[in-house]
Amino acid sequence: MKPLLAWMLAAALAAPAASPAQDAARKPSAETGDTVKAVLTSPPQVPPPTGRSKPAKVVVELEVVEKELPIAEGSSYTFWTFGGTVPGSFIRVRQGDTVEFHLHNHPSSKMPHNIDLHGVTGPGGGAASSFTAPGHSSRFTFKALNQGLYVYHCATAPVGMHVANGMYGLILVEPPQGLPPVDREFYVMQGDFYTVGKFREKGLQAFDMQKAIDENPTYVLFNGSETALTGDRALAAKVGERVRLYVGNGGPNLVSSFHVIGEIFDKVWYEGGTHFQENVQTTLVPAGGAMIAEFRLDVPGSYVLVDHSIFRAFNKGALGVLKVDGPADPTIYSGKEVDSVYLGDKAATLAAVDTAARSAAAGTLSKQEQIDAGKALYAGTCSVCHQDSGAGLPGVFPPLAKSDYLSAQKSADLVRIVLSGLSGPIQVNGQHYDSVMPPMSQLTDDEIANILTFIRNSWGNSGEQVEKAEVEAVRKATPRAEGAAH
Ligand code: HEC
Ligand SMILES: [Cu+2]
Repeated sequence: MKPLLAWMLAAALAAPAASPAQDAARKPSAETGDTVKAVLTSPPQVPPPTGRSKPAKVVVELEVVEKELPIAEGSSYTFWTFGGTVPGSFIRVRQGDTVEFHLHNHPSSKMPHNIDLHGVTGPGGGAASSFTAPGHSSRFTFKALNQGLYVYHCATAPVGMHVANGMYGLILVEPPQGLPPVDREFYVMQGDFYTVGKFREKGLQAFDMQKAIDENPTYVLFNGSETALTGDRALAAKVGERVRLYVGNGGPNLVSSFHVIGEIFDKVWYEGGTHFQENVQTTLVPAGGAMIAEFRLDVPGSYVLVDHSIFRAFNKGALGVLKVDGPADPTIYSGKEVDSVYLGDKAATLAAVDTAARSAAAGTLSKQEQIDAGKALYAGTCSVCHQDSGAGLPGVFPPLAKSDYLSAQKSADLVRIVLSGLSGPIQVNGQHYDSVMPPMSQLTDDEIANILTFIRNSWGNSGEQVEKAEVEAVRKATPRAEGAAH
């Protein structure tokens, strides 16, 4: 017997907490069983249970493709992917399986890549054996000794950059007896992304190494795009169903405080391991880690998946939706629910903003397109204080509708108010205000131009257009307000 095998056998027999079935599956044997081809799925889909009662030889074919994909509406990024998606294809095997892993690197790739699977016992988790140049393939074999939900990722230097570009995914190693059946399974993976442009800045965005080193992401996303799990792409289920989420965190930097607004996880297999905790509100998913959550759906409506480090959800994109259809149960929840409490009309907002961005890029941006985009942006940004009607709140938030203060300002002054905020005594339509408007320099030049054009052309205001170039000029000339984004 080879020393390594002897060691593994000894280790398996010595493990006190392992069940007999687990021991049997861990026991190395030359017998690999039938050969099957692994079913790989793109997120948010999960492959069906293996349904096998004994180990098999499982052949996995995974192709690395570098490709431009949307990161937000109207913004794209050159992701490096395992299987063409971020996160990469979901792989599902059974404990005791022998996995023959084929890693292909598409000829169009510019970089070499490899794979480190956290479910592999062996140096580098397969990294050294799978280093693959563009247009080449590698093969290595491993035995899935331990059950659990594991992250895989690229580990080619610079490792952080490969991971930041989306090179990660999940591999589930089912326990020998399989997992209890549920009605629906979903695959969700968080990641942080670093672009030179601001959040939602239009066009193809480049990777920003310094932001990555500083751990200051532009985006924090589920499944690689701000809209991966919203609108038509929301996860869908029905009242009465049991749902299982396989949630990973690719990082590269942030730890996720994973939460589903309005749900309680009946069970969480924390850290993707063997034990579960019950009745959990928020669970940590470490960078390079995973967890499994299960819950029953009792009440219809939209449940919002977030990283509860909450600025990430509302200002960096870490937000998805689980839409549950079915009959209401007023004994559990009264039913006065409004989906838009958290989301607003996100889909419509993004569509108008996207149209304006496309026209701006083509040099054909019309005033009406600016107004439409500005209206959508105003609704998520300014309306909380100044109200949808622009009427403000007496004594607290001044009106923007027919505001004499506003009409007396030059466009540049309005831009300055948005970038730097406003505080101290002012008088609007004869009323005194002495309050604080926070700076909103996180908005892009386009966004500010569109919002101000909307305001100027609404509610009986004076009707001028504000152009991006004006915003750009003021931003250059304005020192950063205290408390504004760095
Ligand atoms: C958190 C609440 C809040 C938000 C959000 C907010 N404002 Fe204000 N805004 C105020 C307050 C308060 C004042 C008055 C400040 C003072 O008293 O000096 C003000 C004043 C103004 C004024 C000048 C007074 C007037 O009524 O004409 C303008 C213009 C303005 N805001 C535009 C905007 C725009 C555009 C946005 C969105 C990009 C926005 N505000 C978002 C609170 C807010
Ligand atoms: Cu890589």
